[in-house]
Amino acid sequence: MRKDSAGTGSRPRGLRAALAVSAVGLLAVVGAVVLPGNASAASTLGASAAERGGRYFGTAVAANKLNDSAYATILNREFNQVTAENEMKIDALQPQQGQFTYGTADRIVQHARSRGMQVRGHTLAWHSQQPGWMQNMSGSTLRTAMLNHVTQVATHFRGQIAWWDVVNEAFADGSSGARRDSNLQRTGNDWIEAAFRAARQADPNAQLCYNDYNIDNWTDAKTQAVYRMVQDFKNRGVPIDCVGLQSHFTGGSNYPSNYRTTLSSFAALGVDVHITELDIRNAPTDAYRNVVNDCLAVARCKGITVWGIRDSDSWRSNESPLLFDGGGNKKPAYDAVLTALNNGTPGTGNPTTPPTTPPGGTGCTATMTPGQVWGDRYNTSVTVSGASTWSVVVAITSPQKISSTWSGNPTWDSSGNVMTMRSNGSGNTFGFTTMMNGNSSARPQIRSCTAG
Ligand code: 9MR
Repeated sequence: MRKDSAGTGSRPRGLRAALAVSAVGLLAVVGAVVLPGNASAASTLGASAAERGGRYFGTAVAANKLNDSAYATILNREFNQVTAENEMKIDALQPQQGQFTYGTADRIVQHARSRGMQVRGHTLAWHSQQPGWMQNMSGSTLRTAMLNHVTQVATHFRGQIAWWDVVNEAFADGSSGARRDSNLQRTGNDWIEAAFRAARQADPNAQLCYNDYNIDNWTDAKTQAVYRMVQDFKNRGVPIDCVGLQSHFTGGSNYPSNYRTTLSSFAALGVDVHITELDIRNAPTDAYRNVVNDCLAVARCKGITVWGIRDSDSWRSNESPLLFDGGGNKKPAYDAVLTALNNGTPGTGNPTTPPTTPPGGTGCTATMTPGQVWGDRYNTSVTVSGASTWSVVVAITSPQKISSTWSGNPTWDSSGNVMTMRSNGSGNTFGFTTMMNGNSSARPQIRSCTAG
């Protein structure tokens, strides 16, 4: 592996050394030198979230609105993650048994991925929105059909979905802490883990989530019950990577003051947490700000998805719970969210822990290895497996800046904090030096690895 001179020696590097590195790396260094304070304050939700440790800010999307130019303009400008609001549900993808209709879902996935947005798959197994033929099934016939659906759908989208909601809403409301009664539950208590195992087998690189609503308040019986299930799955090696908190603070359910405890408690089990369907009645600025700050405070909180773009797009439009009004104008809640993101200090977790499987991309896996650390900077190397030509997206936490790279061709987004490194024929390991610029704890995050 060849390294260029910058960043590999033991004495601190100055601007002079930076001149030896790529022009883009130079720009990054100069930017860090001449622009004081919060120089990189992002102007969109997705860009700002990406700067906070490679997080995402996403939205639910309805395919039939993609041709609405006002809608698509906001979507494409603000968000770097999407969830299909209805198009990847069971009734949409398998309306007749054995007949799969992927066209509309594919359109959403294509729209997102062609613009660099990550996709959440929602949802493989659920008691609701089952097609008629499935609603009428029970027992082993239903179990087999459910697992076949999981396998077929996860296989169809393999490599394109960053996170699957493998199972949605399987716990009962109220104080029982019990599973929700449903035709799926009546096939046996192990239906959830069976679905996770099938999903892992079909799409091994996707992150697999359990997703539910009313699991936001740490002391609620439902929250505790889901927590115990995830703990049990981790103890027994059932493949689960993440928990999605829908966080519909609509319809009478409020933001709880112990929300951050809930996020960090799930995270402490060794799973990522995602806020998957956020909307808040009347869009109060303080509650939206609190949700953002709580997510930023928990290193394993990977991002926030709002359940629609404009109030008029919301499933509860009468509550005006979203960040844009019906005319597509930014509401005060939008400003509160963007400011909280821009001001946020992301939780960093343990910086020496090598990052995990990248959540996005397809056809390869990138593994990050921490390198030498100096007082003002540190090195990182990334090894790609599964492909000989590839591109790997790496996100840096501002004010840190990558100052030099080796063994790859880097390009950068407008913030300078997201680098796409393409193979340049010099092998499957590339590296880079990151200037800490006052933040010594944050470490890079791999966002995706894409073959070809
Ligand atoms: O927003 C969705 C709405 O358009 C559908 O009619 C409804 C049908 O079940 O599902 C809504 O989305 C739900 C999501 O899939 C799961 N969590 C609750 C969401 C709001 O009901």
